[in-house]
Amino acid sequence: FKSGLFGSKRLSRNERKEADSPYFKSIQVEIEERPEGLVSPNSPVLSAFPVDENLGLFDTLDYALKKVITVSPDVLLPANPSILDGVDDLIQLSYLNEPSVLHNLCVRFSRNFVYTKAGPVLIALNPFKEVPLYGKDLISAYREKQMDSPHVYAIADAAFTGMMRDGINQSIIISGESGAGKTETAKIAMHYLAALGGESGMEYQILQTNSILEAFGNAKTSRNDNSSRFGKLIEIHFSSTQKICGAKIQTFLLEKSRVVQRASGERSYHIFYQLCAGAPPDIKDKLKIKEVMDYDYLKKGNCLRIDGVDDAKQFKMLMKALDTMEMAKEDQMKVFSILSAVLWLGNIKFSVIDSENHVEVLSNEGLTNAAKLLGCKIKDLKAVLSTRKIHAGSDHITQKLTLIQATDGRDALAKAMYASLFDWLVERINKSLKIGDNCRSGQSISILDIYGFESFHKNGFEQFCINYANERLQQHFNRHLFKLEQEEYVDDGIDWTRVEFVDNTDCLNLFEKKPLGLFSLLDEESTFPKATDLTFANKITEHLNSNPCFKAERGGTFGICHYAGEVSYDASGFLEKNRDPLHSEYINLLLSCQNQLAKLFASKMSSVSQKKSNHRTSFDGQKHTVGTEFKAQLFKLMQQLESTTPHFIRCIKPNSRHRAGLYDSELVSHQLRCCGVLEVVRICRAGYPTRFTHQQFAERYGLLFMGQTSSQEPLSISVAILQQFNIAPEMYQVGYTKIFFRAGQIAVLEESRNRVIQGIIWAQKVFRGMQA
Ligand code: AOV
Ligand code: MG
Repeated sequence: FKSGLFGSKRLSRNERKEADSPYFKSIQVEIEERPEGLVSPNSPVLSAFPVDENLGLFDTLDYALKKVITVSPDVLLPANPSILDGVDDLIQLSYLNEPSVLHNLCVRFSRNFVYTKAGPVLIALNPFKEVPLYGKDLISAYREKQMDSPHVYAIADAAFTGMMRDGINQSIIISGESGAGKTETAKIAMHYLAALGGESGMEYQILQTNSILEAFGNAKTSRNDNSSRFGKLIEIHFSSTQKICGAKIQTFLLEKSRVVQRASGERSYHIFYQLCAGAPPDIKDKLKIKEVMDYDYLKKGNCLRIDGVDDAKQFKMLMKALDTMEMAKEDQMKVFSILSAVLWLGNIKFSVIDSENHVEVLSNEGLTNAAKLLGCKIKDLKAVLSTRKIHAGSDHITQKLTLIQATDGRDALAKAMYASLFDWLVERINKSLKIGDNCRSGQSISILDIYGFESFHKNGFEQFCINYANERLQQHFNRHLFKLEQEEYVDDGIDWTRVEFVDNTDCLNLFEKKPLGLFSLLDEESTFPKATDLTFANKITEHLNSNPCFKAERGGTFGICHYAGEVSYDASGFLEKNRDPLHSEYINLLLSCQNQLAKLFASKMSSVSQKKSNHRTSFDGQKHTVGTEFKAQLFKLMQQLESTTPHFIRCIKPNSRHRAGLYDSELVSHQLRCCGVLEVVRICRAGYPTRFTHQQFAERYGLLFMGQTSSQEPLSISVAILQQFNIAPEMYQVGYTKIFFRAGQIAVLEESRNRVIQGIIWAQKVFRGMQA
């Protein structure tokens, strides 16, 4: 067992002596070598007993074994005095080691303080229960600065204040594993901003978008009952009077395969179950909606209900949300008719008619209802689902499809319709939240909530994309908190010992490099008609084996070492999902339908598919595959975020059982390590958060200076001021262009400056009085 980021520490003679004091009884231990690999590194020491004058042995409780074990002091790390138990900001800990951080978070968690600062980063532990931390009164308290303990509200407030003060757009970037609480946190931040900038009623609409997008884009997975299966950036715009004046939602790659298949114990998108359970009888009748168990697509995964969730009630809330978005009842019916059509498509069955597995469509309820809802002839739907026209010279030959081809085609149609519906809804919502003329100030706060890092028993193309997105986000985090900060110190020539952090550039290169990266190789393989998922797996093994983040495995699987842990991917389905084909005959069928939404979707699909088939590589050299488009979308997102001032929230899952009050140290420490929380704290403590250029500093504080300087250069004046105020040398550093201060130092100077200015104002008044 390799101990945490800090390694384990050998105690000095003095520290050992200290070990005899009662104070040491609350020490945290870290075991370097676990006997039989079973010792928890995070348990408090229960008692200490001397062996000789320098050495003591320590009893500690092993949580895993639930028994007391004795360890030597070599493996111990010093604990913080109990007066520091549960501090607000990890920066305040005297001893900054992993067990102490874990202990501190645990103490706070047990007191229902789920938020803690790690320097500039907010750590949010998922309470898995209602906690009394939200609501109008608390929002006002944060707004009026009566409260300043760590909170999402405080982060949202900092973003708002920053936007107003600096005129720079802000972003709140929320990350964490699946089920860690990102979506809930995003909503809490939105509530705060809505309360702050609400006036027009638009803030209420903005909040209601959550219900709609969650119904259509969230589903139960084995990690989270309400798991986001898409990424989302919402940009909230403010007018010059600080009121919300519009919003724009951008979404990223919806997991559409879920509509037709999923792992056991998981559900399809919430909306299907809500519709079946909650639609009023007249709608059910008109749109041929039956019970959940009547649909093949919903029966897959063997999970129809979520404990504690009333789908019918959720449907009522959804209808209300759609009303709030001013979506006409007529349009709502159109949406439901597409959903119903998708479900009935799944019930269409084929019968094999010859030895080559060719099929015919069975005439059943699925077929008639799907045709009816789409508004096409049964015969046309049948033909499209079971045959394909092939051009041979000037002749058309009709070829029968095999069972696999026909089923894949039907599923592709269902997926495409659902994904189009989702995009259409987002567009429709954006129309309602239209950024108005009063938004001319162009100021905005964006909130990013994507699908969290996932590692299941079996991981496919979906996890591949989701985890790649999380790598990108991690890079953004690293850039801002480690790279940029430290580069500034080094560039300005100040004395600085680099804080090391886990850089994930290697992993990103593995995905992105051209021509030998995962996405490029996947695209290349996707263009070969004869290629299979296995040839793809072999190809990447051949080319990428030297990348330290790649792990070759056998049998069409491969491993990737992500920042958050190693994941083994099963390549099956990769090529098909990356190509995401939808034959033009399906599109033509939809174009001929009476259902207006189906028609609209088809016209959009047809322009995309033309791009795909006419020139697999378009003019900009961009391949139109799912992987490459997702990559491009994320690049654009990162660019967008780069132009904002970021505020980071790290959501942490305290246990994998979704249980309230359960704190699994091992799991928490893994997440803290992955996201580099300890390093952030170390940088902040060792770093110099306040900085001025020499010029700025001389201008601002020059009036405090009373002596003579050898030159009028800003630097000489600045240095003279620092000396005059006896600022301790370890509290600042003078760089080539800037002066850097440790946290809190500038307060002394500001106070003096204020006094001097007050004095000047007073003197002026007296002077004027004398003149009068
Ligand atoms: P996620 O967004 O991070 O997962 P969610 O925000 O959906 O996770 O949170 C999962 C569940 O945890 C919620 O449904 C709540 O039951 C509970 N929860 C989270 N935050 C809070 C809170 N502040 N107070 C009370 N309960 C909370 V994923 O979208 O799966 O990556 O893909
Ligand atoms: Mg989520």
